[in-house]
Amino acid sequence: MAQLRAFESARENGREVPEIVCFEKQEDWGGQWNFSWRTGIDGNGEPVHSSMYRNLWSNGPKEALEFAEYTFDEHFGRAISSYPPRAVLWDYISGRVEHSDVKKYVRFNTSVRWVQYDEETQKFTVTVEDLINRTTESSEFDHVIVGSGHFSFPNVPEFAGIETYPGSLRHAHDFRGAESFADKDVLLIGASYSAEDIGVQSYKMGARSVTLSYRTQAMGFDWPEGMREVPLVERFDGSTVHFSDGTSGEYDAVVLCTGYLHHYPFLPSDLALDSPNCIYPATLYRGVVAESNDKLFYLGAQDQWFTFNMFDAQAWYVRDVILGDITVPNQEAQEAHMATWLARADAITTATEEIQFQADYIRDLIEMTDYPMFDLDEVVRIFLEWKADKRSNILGYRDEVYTSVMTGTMAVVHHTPWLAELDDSIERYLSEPENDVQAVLNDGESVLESKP
Ligand code: NA7
Repeated sequence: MAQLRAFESARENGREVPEIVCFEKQEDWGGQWNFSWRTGIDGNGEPVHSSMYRNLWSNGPKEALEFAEYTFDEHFGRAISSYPPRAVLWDYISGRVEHSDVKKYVRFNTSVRWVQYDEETQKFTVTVEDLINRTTESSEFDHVIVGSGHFSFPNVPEFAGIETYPGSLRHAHDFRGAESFADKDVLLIGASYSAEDIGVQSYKMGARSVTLSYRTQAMGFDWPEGMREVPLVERFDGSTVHFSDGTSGEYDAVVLCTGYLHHYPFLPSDLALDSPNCIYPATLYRGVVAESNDKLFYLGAQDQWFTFNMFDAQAWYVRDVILGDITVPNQEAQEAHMATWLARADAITTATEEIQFQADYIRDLIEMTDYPMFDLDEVVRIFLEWKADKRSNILGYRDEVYTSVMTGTMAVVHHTPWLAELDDSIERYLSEPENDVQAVLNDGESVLESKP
């Protein structure tokens, strides 16, 4: 979506842009934010892409991901809170591209089956399958941009005895909501964002206990009563799980929050990015150009602090490479450039350094294009405030508010604290329940009725 918007922006500025086709496996856009109730295989028989769950709210402030050229104020027409639920974020990202009229470039329900590069013609042959009509076709392209993300293919480790576990067992990719965890003892394996967020969501939905098992380091938040961290799972024995410190527990449900793998089944191995989830994949010049082929690009292949605005910075850069405004240097110069950034990435020891690194990376890209520069240092400061807010209250940090670096607008405190809000719909979010009155019907039933 960022790439489509980037080209459209050039077109609006009078540039001639190349013919663009965007293949999308799902029936709508939004990628990760396009929620589906399905797990495993989707309605077209393809692996379900999104790892989104029903009640997810942003776990970082919206002020850190805001587009520089389409603000939350512009989209919603008023200030909103800093941690919107997924439907609100989806509305924002899809609203921007709806306004740009770029949907016509997208072929939905179309899965890319294979991409082949021909050294002689210097073109890619892209073979796709129309999942509705079940027809395959191939066409040639000068450039290919991979925007399929890397949080869709789950990393699913094996644990001794796990096959004997009789309870509910899934990877976070297949987690759709914690309602069924009410009054249950829940074990989450992993110590990163998925474990943290599914953990607090389980608590919110009334889990009896939430146990988080870490491999390397505990997250160390000031967990509420009923939540605790334990070291790594050693083995399963029926519903009993033994941990490496010799303790054990009985669990009704287990979620493997063990991350994701880069996986590009439509690319041959010489073109497919092979990287761990990290801040600077080693084979991408400027974080986007494939070292093996400078006509192939990846968007969002990094682990992410900044998200939407980083994708924009990347898309604007890729656009200008394709339009010929930016020249990708020869292999040697690319390698020298990547080596400098990689050395800095390798020396990172703290999250703060990693956030600063990503801010500098984005600045480097924006300086080369006409994407509006924004106060990246202030966004770094917002991230640090966010981290401190989480440290002081892991259940309440989503009630905090920050100021937009794009518009100067201070977010408003949401009408209902995150922990108490059980309706995650956009209608409820944008309503103004502070004006509601409690009306009691004659039969004693209680309803909420809006004041005129
Ligand atoms: P992440 O952030 O990649 O984290 C994966 C977690 O899973 C991390 O704590 C890993 O432990 C843990 N892990 C991985 N393999 C194992 C095994 N075999 N046993 C135990 N624990 C394991 O993925 P998330 O899904 O949390 O977040 C996805 C992205 O969302 C994230 O990158 C952000 O961009 C937002 P480790 O710490 O490596 O020992």
